[in-house]
Amino acid sequence: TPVTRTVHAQPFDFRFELASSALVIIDMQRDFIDPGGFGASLGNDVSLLEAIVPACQRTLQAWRAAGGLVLHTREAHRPDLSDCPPAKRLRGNPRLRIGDAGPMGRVLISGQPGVEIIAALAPLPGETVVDKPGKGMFHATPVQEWLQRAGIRSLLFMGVTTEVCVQTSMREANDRGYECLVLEDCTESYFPAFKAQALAMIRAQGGIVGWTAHSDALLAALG
Ligand code: TIU
Repeated sequence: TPVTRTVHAQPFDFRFELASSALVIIDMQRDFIDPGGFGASLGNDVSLLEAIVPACQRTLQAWRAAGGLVLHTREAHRPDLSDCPPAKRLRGNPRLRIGDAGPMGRVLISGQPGVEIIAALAPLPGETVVDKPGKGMFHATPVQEWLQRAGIRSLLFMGVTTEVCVQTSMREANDRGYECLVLEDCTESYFPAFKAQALAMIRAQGGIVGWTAHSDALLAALG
């Protein structure tokens, strides 16, 4: 019989079974975390994001050791930009837009160095990596079919940035019926106030979009 795990979370306990859960790691790619990438091109101080890497690494290791499924996403467009709406491209910094050549290759283009997941969280062979052209992980991706085929009902989120790609993916997942938990110390924003508010709005109103918890609580639940 499957073991039900209980994470002490907000606004109340989050229960899941390992066999029907996936750890979703959103966009922990060089473009957002290293200097010279897309995040920096938007005018952000990217050094803020690096602080979560040890907590993400510890959580990923514990999840893998427990035998849980892992899904990595990357924000990335096709080289011909056919999946990049002009409105998205035009909103960047005029000196370095999506598709332009930067210090880590063409900005936010699949296969370029900037799109690589940082070494500390590198996917293992057999783990799924999805390139997504939107902020949310369902738009124009095979993620929904992948989750259905794997029999997934619960999603545990880490990654960046909290109020952009993590929150959008979580809201989309919540609408599709998945039970969603975000790990508070494994997500970060370029704007600390936005992170705090995004977490607060996710768990408000009785968990309107899902749950939040510290990774210590997940590790305790994994035993
Ligand atoms: N700019 C920003 O905060 N985030 C993004 O553009 N993408 C993700 O969050 N991955």
